Amino acid sequence: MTAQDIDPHPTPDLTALYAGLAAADLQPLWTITEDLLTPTPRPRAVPWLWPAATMKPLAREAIRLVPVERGGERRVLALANPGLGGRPYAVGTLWGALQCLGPREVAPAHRHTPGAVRFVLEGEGVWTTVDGDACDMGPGDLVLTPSGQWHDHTNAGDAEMFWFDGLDLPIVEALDGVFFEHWPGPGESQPAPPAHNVSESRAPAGRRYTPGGVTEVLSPRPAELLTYRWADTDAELTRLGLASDAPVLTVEYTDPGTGASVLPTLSCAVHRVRGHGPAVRRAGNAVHVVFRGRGESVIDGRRFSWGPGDMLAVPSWTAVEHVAEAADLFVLSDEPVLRALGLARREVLARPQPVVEDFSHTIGRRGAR
Ligand code: 1HN
Repeated sequence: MTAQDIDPHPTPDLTALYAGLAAADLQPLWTITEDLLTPTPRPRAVPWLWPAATMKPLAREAIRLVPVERGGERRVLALANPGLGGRPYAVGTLWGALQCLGPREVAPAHRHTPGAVRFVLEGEGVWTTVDGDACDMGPGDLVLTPSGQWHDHTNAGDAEMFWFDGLDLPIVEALDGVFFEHWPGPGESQPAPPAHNVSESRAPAGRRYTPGGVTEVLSPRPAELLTYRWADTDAELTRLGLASDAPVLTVEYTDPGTGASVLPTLSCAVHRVRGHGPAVRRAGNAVHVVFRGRGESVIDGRRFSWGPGDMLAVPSWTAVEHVAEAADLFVLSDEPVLRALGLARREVLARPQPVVEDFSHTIGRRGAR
């Protein structure tokens, strides 16, 4: 609505008022048409799926054609949600991507204020060095690079390596808090560390997983434990599964020193799906990455079918419902931020959702949209 719509026949004084406001870079609230206070969140990001069958051949071509040094020092394919107008974000507050390294490649060291997590999909013989500690990476492992810590990636093997990258970059960007530095040298990477996986033996003794999810607010200091092994995650889910008959089990990776989420901004969890899960919605965004198994999800009425390596955008307040016989999904979310600010909300819907749009056959083939 413009001032003209509200007052089709403005007095000269009123016309002068609106002109004065515009000239002073002021906007009267009564003329603002944008929905500022929506009854529930209206994320611009849409429910979406990026299939491994589409991403992996493109990643392999990128390994063949594009050196790792080019642009951002990383070979990363960013999930660009079609609702976000071309921005390279999976959902409004989260960066999600497929990162790949060819045999014997090294991604040089740098550090930045956005924090990152890596969840390994495929490959071996790779480590990420985080402030001098070489963290070995195998399938299903989670490796943290907390805000401000130097990190570089080394593939010492002969195979390609693929992992999911999750960053809080959109959050840090919204706060105008992005700082970035290249490694000053000597060399492109941090000096070869004398030992690997030091954080795992030096970490505090507290629990490393929390069934359901943590409730602690903000980790007050950077995580000391940098790597969570799939064998441990799997054992925790198996233990939980024996004690419950729920169709979806959840464990959240936990900072053993504080009992909080792994980063101040990012929560990492795994859903083990073994049936038809309830429809759940929460305030805040998430990305779900399929590690093992095949299944289907309905997100706000859109149905997607998925398999290993596929990645799903679950925007704020969309109802999400997973169905599988046996599948494990890695879940990245901005939950710690909402919890710290008193904004966390979660609702379990009484019924399964009606499927309004079926994407399960249109996405997943190369080029199909
Ligand atoms: C970054 O530093 C990495 O270190 C991956 O592997 C993805 C996306 C945006 C900005 C920095 C990495 C990134 C990134």
